[in-house]
Amino acid sequence: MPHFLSVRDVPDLPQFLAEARAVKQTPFAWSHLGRHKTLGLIFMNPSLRTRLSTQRAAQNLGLNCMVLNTDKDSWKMATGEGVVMNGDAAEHIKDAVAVMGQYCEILGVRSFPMLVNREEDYAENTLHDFVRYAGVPIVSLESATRHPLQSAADLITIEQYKTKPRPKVVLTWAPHPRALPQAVPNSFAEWMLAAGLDLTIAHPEGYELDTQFTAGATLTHDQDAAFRGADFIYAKNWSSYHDEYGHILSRDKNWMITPAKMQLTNNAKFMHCLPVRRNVVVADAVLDGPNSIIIPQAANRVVAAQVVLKRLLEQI
Ligand code: AN0
Ligand code: CP
Repeated sequence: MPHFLSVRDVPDLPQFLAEARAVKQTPFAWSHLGRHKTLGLIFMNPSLRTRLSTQRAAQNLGLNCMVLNTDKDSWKMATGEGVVMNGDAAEHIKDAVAVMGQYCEILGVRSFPMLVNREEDYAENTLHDFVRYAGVPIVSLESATRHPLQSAADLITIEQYKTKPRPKVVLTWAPHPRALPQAVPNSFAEWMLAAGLDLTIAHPEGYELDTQFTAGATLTHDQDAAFRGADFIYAKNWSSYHDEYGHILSRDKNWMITPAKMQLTNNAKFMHCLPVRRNVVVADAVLDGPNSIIIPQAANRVVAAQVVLKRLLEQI
């Protein structure tokens, strides 16, 4: 059963990027592939881009699409084996997912971490319950530890804008008032390194990510040093992974991305996955400046989703 859960599900990145270029040029060339087939998008957490871009990608492939926001619109689900369901959950995830699999040829699921217990989050129980019980291919729409559709779009965007074969890409932590998952930075690092790009990760002390994602990157606590010579700046907040899992350890405003910081770079393009808090994570002048590529980056979410869905449809 093919799934799309991480970069491991794309062993041929150069071919994936070639398909992305083809999809971009002729988006409707595969509109027969999804005929009489249905994609189900299950959101346990909010979304704008993932929801709309994946729906649009499905439409381009002639694939029907159904969306369910389980946090608002359906029954609360119990998880785990042998639970006595006398609380507020009306059904078990194994029954709900098996039913969804009857209605769809492909299922996507968004399941954020709780940021309370690291072992539980990194076990990816919800994602694995979908893989185990659906009986159809599963697409991660951002799980507890990864956001592969975002990272795929990020790689497509860097390939589109790079002016040298191996650009210097910098992932930098930036401040945020709420504790956010590590999924976007984990996944971004994993994809950049799999693609063989030169990746530097800058963050305050204590924000080290799991080395299973970052091994091979240059790690630093010096944001200015990281920015020197950078061709791409990718900003993202995340909460702590190692000590005090899921907590905010720093609110240092000096880590916000400003025009002065961008001046240190090699005229770098600026990227962010969005949603972004203006003048907290990044200054307006950077987001609205000539080197910001946040909107084409978001546009590439359709391309990434379409390549993934196209590949799954070709295999089922
Ligand atoms: C989420 C996160 O940081 O994982 C989703 C980003 C695509 N962001 C927020 O919750 C603000
Ligand atoms: N970047 C991203 O996944 O955005 P949404 O949370 O709006 O889907």
